[in-house]
Amino acid sequence: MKFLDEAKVYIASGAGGNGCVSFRREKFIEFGGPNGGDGGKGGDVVVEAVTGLNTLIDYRYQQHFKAQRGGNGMGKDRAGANGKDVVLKVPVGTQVYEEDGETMIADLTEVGERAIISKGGNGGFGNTHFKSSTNRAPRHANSGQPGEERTIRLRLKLIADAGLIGLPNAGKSTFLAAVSAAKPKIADYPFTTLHPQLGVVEVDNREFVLADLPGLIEGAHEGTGLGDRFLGHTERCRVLLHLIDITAEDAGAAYKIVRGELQAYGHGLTDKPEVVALSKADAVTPDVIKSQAAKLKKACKKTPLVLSAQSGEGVQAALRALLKIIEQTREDADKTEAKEAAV
Ligand SMILES: Nc1nc2c(ncn2[C@@H]2O[C@H](COP(=O)(O)OP(=O)(O)OP(=O)(O)O)[C@@H](O)[C@H]2O)c(=O)[nH]1
Ligand SMILES: [Mg+2]
Repeated sequence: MKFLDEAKVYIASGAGGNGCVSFRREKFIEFGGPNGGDGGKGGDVVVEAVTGLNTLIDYRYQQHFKAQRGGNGMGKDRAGANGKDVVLKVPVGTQVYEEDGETMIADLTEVGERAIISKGGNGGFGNTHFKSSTNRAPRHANSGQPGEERTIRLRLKLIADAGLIGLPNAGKSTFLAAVSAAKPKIADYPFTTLHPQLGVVEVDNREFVLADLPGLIEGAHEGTGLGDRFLGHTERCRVLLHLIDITAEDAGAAYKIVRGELQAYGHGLTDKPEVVALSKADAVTPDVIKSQAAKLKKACKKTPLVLSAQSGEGVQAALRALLKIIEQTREDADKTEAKEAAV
């Protein structure tokens, strides 16, 4: 399935149906009185998060969504039918923005969550409604309110607990493949991964979701390589796993390039907890491991983990380090939620 994480969509809610002007006419009944029914309500435009979707690709093929208009009211006090809603099914993690792309209207983070993006117009009142003691035969009815037409933007920000970042070829996809059932493409050239991919990781009988991302290079924030737009998918991560290729010339320098790009991207990514690890430990001698670890420690100011996704060495330790942070931040989030609820 193709991956698409941004889409522009044109929506229109349904207009309300018109109210009806009608009078009761029956043989031998004089002055039967008004009996025009109300118009039906126009359909809403609704966005709903569903399971089994992980891309917005459908919205490349269909961009116009129109809800049904309400039926007109009719004589004999018959109300018009309400128009059908139109429901845009989107993957969990989709945010809905106004056309400007900055004003967020909805953020759907759970399966089944729905948001009405555009309300249908109300139906107009039929003339029955306007009957009063002074006006027994009103000859007017309201027309239905118009629907609303506008453009919205959908933006998918995947929901993962941990995100894999690093330079191209750092071994990110190999790591994901080693720890989950995901089957990302792996190759010894840069930019093998073009789109984020999720995998479910099991460690110590606990589970978390890990996202593999494309590689970052110097200047990504100016569009070099694949750019840095995909970093949006790490915005919701609780922790980042930063992999640095141990066969690189200088692990410390490699680390700094990626951190510089995270900084330039903004959105608080550099404030996120980070687990730093040297990858491909199987490919070098213990001496090299030592010297690279020392260089990296100087750059990131903590002792990096050392692992090899190929041999499995150090992988469990890395997963445990991630899990610990994920559970800690989950607890903290629960506490703040409880606090907020108590206020
Ligand atoms: N020896 C060794 N090679 C590894 C290890 N992990 C990855 N590699 C190799 O490094 C190369 C790049 O691996 P990928 O997993 O595709 O790297 P990536 O970080 O996902 O790269 P991009 O998607 O291009 O950003 C491949 O040839 C892998 O076989 C490891 O633990 N040991
Ligand atoms: Mg990759």
